[in-house]
Amino acid sequence: MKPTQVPNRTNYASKSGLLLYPGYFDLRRQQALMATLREVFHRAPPYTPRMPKSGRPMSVRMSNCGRLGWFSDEDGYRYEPAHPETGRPWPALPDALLELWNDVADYPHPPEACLINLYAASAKMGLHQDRDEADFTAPVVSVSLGDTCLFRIGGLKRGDPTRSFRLNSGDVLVLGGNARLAFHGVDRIYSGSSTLLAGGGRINLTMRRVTRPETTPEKLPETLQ
Ligand SMILES: O=C(O)CCC(=O)C(=O)O
Repeated sequence: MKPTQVPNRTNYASKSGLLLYPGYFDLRRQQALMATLREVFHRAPPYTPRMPKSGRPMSVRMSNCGRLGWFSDEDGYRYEPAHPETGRPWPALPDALLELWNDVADYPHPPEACLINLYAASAKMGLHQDRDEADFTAPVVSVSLGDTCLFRIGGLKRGDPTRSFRLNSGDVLVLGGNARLAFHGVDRIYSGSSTLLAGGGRINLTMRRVTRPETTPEKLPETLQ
């Protein structure tokens, strides 16, 4: 599938690295993904993360799959190998998500984490950068399921101009290149816009490479041998 370059009205260069694949997952594949996620939730139940320092609860509930999971509490943002409440390792990354990464990430190493955000009708996510990972040459690959949201993205500084567009169920968004460290967030959920989730709401999956991959050392120039 060919991506759509999101129309560019901010301070990015035109090759922003922000790619939208509208309807990447059709309804049947969205339903299959939801069946897989129900198994993930059975083993790694969604929990309410807390803000660093203040410990204030976030409005979005979270879970993870993959070798590492993103986590936040009074001690800050970080990746953890186990669920904070059960102490069990996160469930493996489903094949459908690994296949998606191979298709769109343009990065030669597998993702290590998939953060699962669960949005009720009133939930939001404030503008932030994803920067708890070691290798920013790896993109963040995001899947939207369920109710449509209003997604907002700006530049590399918090105060940069922003633009907003809707993400619908089945859409895939890739934040790579210049957009990898762009501030972004979710301003609202359009409640009732999808029937995919039995109780309504939205689920977002974001796959990330967390650690820097081992690289084969390059051959030294002859003068240094
Ligand atoms: O829900 C979304 O579309 C965005 C999620 C997000 O920004 C994040 O997990 O860092």
